[in-house]
This record gives sequence, C-alpha cells and structure tokens, in this order.
Amino acid sequence: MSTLKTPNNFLGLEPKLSDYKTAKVAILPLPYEATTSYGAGTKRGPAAIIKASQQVEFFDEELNLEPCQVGIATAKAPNFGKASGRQAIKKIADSCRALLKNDKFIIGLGGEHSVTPGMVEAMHEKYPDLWVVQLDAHSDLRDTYGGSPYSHASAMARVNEFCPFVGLGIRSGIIGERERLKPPSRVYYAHEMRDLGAARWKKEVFAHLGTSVYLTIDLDFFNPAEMPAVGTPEPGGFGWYEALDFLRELFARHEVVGADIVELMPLRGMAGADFFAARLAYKLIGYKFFGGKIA
Ligand SMILES: [Mn+2]
Repeated sequence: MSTLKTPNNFLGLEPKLSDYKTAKVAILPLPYEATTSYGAGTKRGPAAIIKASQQVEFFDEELNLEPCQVGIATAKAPNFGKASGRQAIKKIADSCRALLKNDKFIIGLGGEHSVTPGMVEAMHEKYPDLWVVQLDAHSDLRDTYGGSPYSHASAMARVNEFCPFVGLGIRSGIIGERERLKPPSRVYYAHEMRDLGAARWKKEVFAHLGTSVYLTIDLDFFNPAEMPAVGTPEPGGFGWYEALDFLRELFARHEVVGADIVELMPLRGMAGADFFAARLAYKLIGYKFFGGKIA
C-alpha cells in the first residue's frame, strides 16, 4: 500500500518502482471477453485487480520483504477493438513478445481464459522446451465451442497443439478428453488429487514437468466459497493456502517464465475476490524473485 498512489499502476507504485526500463516485472492487462458462456464481466477483471492492488501492502509477511522492490511496470493492454478469435490471440502474442524482448517477467491479467494460447505462443517461441501448468476447474479441452476454436472452453485444446501441459484441479470436462491429450500432457482431476494426497500428486507433477514452465491460473480452480467472482463456478476446488504451498514449490523447483490469472468476473459488493486475485498476482512475483530454489 503506497501513500503516493499512481492509480493505474499495479500496487499504485510510484514512478521509481514502476518504471518500465528498470522493472523486472510487467503486468499485462488483457480485458478480453468474446466467448463467455454463463456470467459476463471478465473484461472488467484487469481493472478491478489493479484497483484492488492499490490496497495491497508492499510487505510480504511470508517472505519477510517487499517483492515490489524488483520493480513492477503496468503495461498497456492490447487494443482489441473489434478483434476476436485468432486476431485477438495474435494481438496478445504481439504484446507478450514485445515485453519478452525486454526480458520482463510477465503476468497477464484476464479477461477470459481464451487469452492463454496467445501468451503461450509468444512464450513458446522464446522457450521451445516450455511446459504449461494449468490450475482450473474446467479442462478447457473442447475442440471448438459456440462455433469458435478460440473459445475459453478450448484454451487448452489450442495450447496442447504445440505445447505440453499439466492440468490440475479439473472437475468439469468432456468425455474422452484424456484419451485425446497429446502425450506427454496430463490432466489431474480434483477427485484424483484428493485420493493421491498433496505430497504424492505434487511429487508426480514436479517429476513430470520440464524446466521452463508457464503458469495459467483460472480463478475457478479455487473453491467458490473463497473465490466466488468467476463466470462458471464449480463446487469443490482448492483453498488459498493449498494453492500457495504448491505455487511456492513450483517456483522453487522450476523456472517459471511467465503467468496469467484469468476469469475474474468482478461482483458488486464482493471486493474480497478482487483482492484475492491482486494478492495472488503479488504472491507470484514474490515466489519468482524471493521464494528460494530447490535443485
Ligand atoms: Mn479455464
């Protein structure tokens, strides 16, 4: 929480800490919404997260330091205009590429989940051995949905065409999806993760993944009691601390090269959800730069 606030910057960071040239992190707002199937409003997600972030303390009490000292610039959102489908994905990939060229650690803020293939496209060019880790309630493996191959319900089907991934927390999908995954991709259903226990599934996932990882977090991965502001909530789901335990270890064991947090659908009177997403983004920055390493 800054006393000298700059309203459109993540955390309201003052110019010294949000200067693009020196910042190690770039927040990329992706207010894109074209194919939402139930509740609408994810295009207001990035602005709500940035607004809530103005009240997030700089100090991370778990890490005992201020992660924002690495510098966090808030980039300009792509100009989507009337673009949708492949055109919109291309705009996202272009924005991501430009930030990658300057070696920023990028956190994309959605917007609907269909933004992810654009981010992964640019990341995969820079890191050809890339893997994606997907935290999500839905498998998002439909080949097309509502007539579009670029729907939020097809995000991981598109990613899987060129990049392996591990899906975690899935509790809503379609028949035959696992058989159609391109090896070595894997999907862990939420009920299987419960049966395995956290120690076991984490061990398997960390052993399976390659070094470079792109992380996509669909907020409906979380239990809707903790994270109600999503377009398509599913019962069950994971808690804040469970997720943080996994994320801290993921960053410590793998080279996480970028991330997105998607599908926040801001709800009036539910500011807690916006803060949840803002704090989650800040946690990722802390873990990236200060979370420690496990060989
Ligand atoms: Mn999703």
